[in-house]
Amino acid sequence: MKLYSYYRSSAAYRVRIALNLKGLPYEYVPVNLLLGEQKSDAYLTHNPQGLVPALELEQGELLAQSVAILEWLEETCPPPALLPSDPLQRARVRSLVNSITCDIHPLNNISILNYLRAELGAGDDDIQRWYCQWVERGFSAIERSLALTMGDCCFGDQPTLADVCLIPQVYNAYRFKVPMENYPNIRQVNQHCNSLAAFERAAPEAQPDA
Ligand SMILES: N[C@@H](CCC(=O)N[C@@H](CS)C(=O)NCC(=O)O)C(=O)O
Repeated sequence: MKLYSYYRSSAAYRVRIALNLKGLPYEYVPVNLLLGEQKSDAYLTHNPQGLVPALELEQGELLAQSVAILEWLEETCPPPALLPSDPLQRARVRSLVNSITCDIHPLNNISILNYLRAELGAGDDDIQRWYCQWVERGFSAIERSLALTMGDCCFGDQPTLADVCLIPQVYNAYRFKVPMENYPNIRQVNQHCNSLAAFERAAPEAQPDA
């Protein structure tokens, strides 16, 4: 498989973690977001939205949208399972996944921040307030729910799709200097997951385009 990725893309980071957890080898194809390569005609044939990640399967089929890719990997690829077998627990893991991928990440994506700056006249302080606001709302809720479900990871001691999505979001929060003191549960899960080889190898700094 080929993963079209950018080292600092948290959506691509999710897929890198899942591929590593499942022990699936892949070719890393860097797409330089700063140079706008994601909007080139060549790349739009891989992902018409002009976003990373895109996953090219062995037979040449292309998949876009990180959560769809994660679900596909879960349905078709080898263990470890990244969703629990119990339907109620699966729904809870997906709920945490959605709180990150639907309610935090899209509001703080670089294209949104660029729009606020260029089209609506937001300055650096406005952008920082905007960014922190959505992370804090999301992380406060996740912090409370982890108190009921966490072990070493978000749900018990084994990584699930919740960890696969949370850890890149925490990376972004540190990068954008969001205060993290109020989230001890999140910090604990983050520290544990980052000690696992699959997460370490997926980290932005470990990518060839870093
Ligand atoms: N919902 C999408 C989000 C993908 C996304 O927003 N990717 C960002 C990087 S994290 C991107 O490619 N941005 C480039 C741009 O907006 O031009 C997914 O989960 O795959």
